[in-house]
Amino acid sequence: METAKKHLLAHIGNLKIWIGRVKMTQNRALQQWVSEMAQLCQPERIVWIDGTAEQKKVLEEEAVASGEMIRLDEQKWPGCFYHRTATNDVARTEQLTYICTSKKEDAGPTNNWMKPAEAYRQAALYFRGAMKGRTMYVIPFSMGPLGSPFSKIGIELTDSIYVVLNMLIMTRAGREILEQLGESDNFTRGLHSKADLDPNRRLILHFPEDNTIWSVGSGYGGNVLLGKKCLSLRIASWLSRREGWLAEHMLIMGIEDPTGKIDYIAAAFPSACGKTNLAMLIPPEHFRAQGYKVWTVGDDIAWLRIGEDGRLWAINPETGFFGVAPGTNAQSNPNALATIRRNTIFTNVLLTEDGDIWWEDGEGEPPASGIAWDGRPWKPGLTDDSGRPIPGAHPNSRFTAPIVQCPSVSPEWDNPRGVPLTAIVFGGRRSRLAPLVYETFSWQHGVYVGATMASEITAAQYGKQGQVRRDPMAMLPFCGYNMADYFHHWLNFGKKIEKPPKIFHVNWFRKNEAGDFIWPGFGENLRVLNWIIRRAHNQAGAVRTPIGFVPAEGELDLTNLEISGETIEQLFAIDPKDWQKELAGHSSFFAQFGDRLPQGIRDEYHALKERLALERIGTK
Ligand code: OXD
Ligand code: MN
Repeated sequence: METAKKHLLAHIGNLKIWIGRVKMTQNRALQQWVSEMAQLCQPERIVWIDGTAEQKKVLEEEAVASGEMIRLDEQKWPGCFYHRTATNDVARTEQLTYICTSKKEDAGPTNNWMKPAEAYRQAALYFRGAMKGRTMYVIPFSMGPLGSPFSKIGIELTDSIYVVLNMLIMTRAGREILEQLGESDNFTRGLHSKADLDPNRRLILHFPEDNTIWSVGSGYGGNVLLGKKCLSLRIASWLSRREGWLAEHMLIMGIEDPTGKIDYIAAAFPSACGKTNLAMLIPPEHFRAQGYKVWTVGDDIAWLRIGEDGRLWAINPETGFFGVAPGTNAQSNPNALATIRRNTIFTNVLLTEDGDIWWEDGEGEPPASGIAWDGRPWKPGLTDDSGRPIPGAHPNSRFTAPIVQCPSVSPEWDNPRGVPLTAIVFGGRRSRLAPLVYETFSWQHGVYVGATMASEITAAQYGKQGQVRRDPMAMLPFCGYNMADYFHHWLNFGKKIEKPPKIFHVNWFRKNEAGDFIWPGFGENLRVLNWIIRRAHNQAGAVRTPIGFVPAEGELDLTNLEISGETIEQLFAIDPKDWQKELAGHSSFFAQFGDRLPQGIRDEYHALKERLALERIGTK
């Protein structure tokens, strides 16, 4: 009875919103597009998202009443909700993600491609009538601070309240976006429907030439929060090439030294390499005592533009974190734990009967029993037929939390001008090859290092464990156009920056012969960032090697860190044999781009080959 009453109230609230907000915009292009999409999807009603707390509350109640979300224990998790996706829909589906350009070459060899007309035709079959009996929500949102020269406006149409509530955390959404948009038709058109969540009728389509995204058949964040990977990386990378800026899969953080000077860095790592942890790093005691502080600007996406002062400036276009829960604990990321204590949506973690949650490698003992991410009863020690432990939380379970709740949030995170970059850092998970840190010789060499970035596949990813996956600038799944043209754009862009940031490469994941990690990582990574910043300001010594500059002896601050001289040597070892193999890997990766591969990349390949050959002669 109580539930039915709530449901009814929510419905009435909804109706009021629908009636009240229908005239939220006079924008003809927008109205016409919404009406065309509504004709295709046939929703029962249309609700415009105005960004008010009042409307959000109604939507939360409705989601709880329908079972789409579960309210967590209000004492332990104030303002928090739980959501479970379909068990076949727990991660981004790269194989169903397409770049739909008129010419196949414009999507390039690393993207799935479909002709736009064919893609629209096929997806329309799935969208047709998909919202019958459902509400279509119209979400006006801005990626980036409203009115900033960096920012882009998008409109997402969706039949999922979960999507709406996530977008309200991850983007600036609501009425003011429409005011900013005015009569303009310059906005990304995003259409999403869960449809029947059938993986055989699932498509994530990008039409960069039309500034349009169509996503159907999925309810998983990375596929359906269209402001994130779809707009801010795939579509934005296309726009940024046309408009002369960069859209990157990078965290942004500030490092404040004891004099109060803050240096900002942007860093790109493939998924599952700890971007969120690095962005929220807590300095080791030795640095904290001196007054070092870390400021979080963003953990996933950076948009970069050249400022009037000739420096490179960056914004985080998002307003929240969509982070992986398992592995988030007091050692790996205490700031994340503090961020997600309230107003957070948890997806696919373990739920207990009393509204508490838990995940593997998190905090505290597992509960005596609970309901696993897939809705099945769970208890510690549960194993499958082959004796493997069954996790309570899905390895890709997530939290969606507002950035403003992060204890280390930078006061500049929302600055429409962005923050100026001192350094760009690339990195990957390499158990042998890459040293802890090295500085590239030039912008062009830095682009080469970014273009040859690679990571070993971990248990949480598909593919053979230990296999190396090339992931240029961590953009392989996110570059919305031919990656060879993307390298070209990076090379050209660098020529226009009067005071370019220096480019570095890091590897936190080096292992010894026994297979143990030899660098402690987490907060201790600040020691490496500290060298990077001092180096960028010509305040730290370095030694030239064939692959770049590494810290000279005594230049990496290792105070109070128990680490042997032998381990340090291992961390910086550059094995010519391994690098010869690596070079062959570069060459076969680049072969797919044929003539489109820019000369600057070819030149750097030959230069590296020569330096390694000289080194071999030297070591004989
Ligand atoms: C992410 C990813 O979800 O990079 O951020 O996969
Ligand atoms: Mn990411």
